[in-house]
Amino acid sequence: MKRILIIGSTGQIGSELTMKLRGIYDGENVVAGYIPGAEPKGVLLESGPSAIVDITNAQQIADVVEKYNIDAVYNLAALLSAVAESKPQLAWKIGLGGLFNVLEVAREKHCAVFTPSSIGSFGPNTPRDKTPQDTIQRPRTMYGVTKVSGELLSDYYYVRFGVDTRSVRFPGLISYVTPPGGGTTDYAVDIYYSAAKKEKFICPIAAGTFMDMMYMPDALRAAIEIMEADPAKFVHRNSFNIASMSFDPEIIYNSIKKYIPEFEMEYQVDPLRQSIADSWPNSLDDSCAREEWGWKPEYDLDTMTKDMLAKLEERFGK
Ligand code: AKB
Repeated sequence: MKRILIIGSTGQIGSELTMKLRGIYDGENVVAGYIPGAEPKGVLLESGPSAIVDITNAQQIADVVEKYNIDAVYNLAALLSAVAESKPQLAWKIGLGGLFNVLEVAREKHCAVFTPSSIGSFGPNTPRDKTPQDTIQRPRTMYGVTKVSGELLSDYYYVRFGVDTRSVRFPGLISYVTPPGGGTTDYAVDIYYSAAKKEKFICPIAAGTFMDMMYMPDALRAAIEIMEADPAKFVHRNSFNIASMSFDPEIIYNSIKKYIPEFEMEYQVDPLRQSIADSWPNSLDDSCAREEWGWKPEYDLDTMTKDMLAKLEERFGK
């Protein structure tokens, strides 16, 4: 990888991944793709080139890939699970139509492609605990349908056309930089913001609902390491289970209370998000990622809580 295009560079993952890749490959080699209305600002704008890249516009992707001589695309455009349920047609257009455009450009211009999948690619009849790498994937959400279809389409482009497609199934991602929008796991970010602002947290997910989660630095490392990995040991490509921690709202609440004993939480369950969470696994088995490209998380719940609270308290004041 020498010249990289990030599609969705101003989103939750993109804003941090773009900066991390610029630190590795130099600013001018990493192009921040964005859509009008979500322009890069500050250091993201100043540290390298940016270009309008609407994933639903194949010609626009091709023009930017050509102009900057791109050899790897990080395709981060997607509607997250809860918002995708309110706009399923748009979710398909971006998730699958957009991916098709990216893969076609990659086929013609010989680019590698990273497209994240998700724990949302599993469904209610998937084994729930230590979900295996290869198992039943019959999701009941549009988000999940686009993720499974995207895994299949990416594998197809590898087998049929030799496009170097790679992917991981991200858990809920937790970060203090750019908030997520419209996901089912967002509560695990929002809870830290409430704690740091000394506000009571209203939890939309019921006690006892376990989901896999990950701290953003581990997720960014996973996205970069899989793209740099020697594919000789790959048995899988699209997409690898990765995992670092699994918890329910009570566990994360108690982890925060260790540092902020007066922190309060109340439940007001959101039926849509709860039904999505109930259809997802409790925890994933990531042994294939560990064996095939050396995946290993660095953060656990406690080290993440400590870092999140320190960073957010710095921002909001203790
Ligand atoms: C969501 O909640 O929709 C995402 C995901 C787990 O893919 N964070």
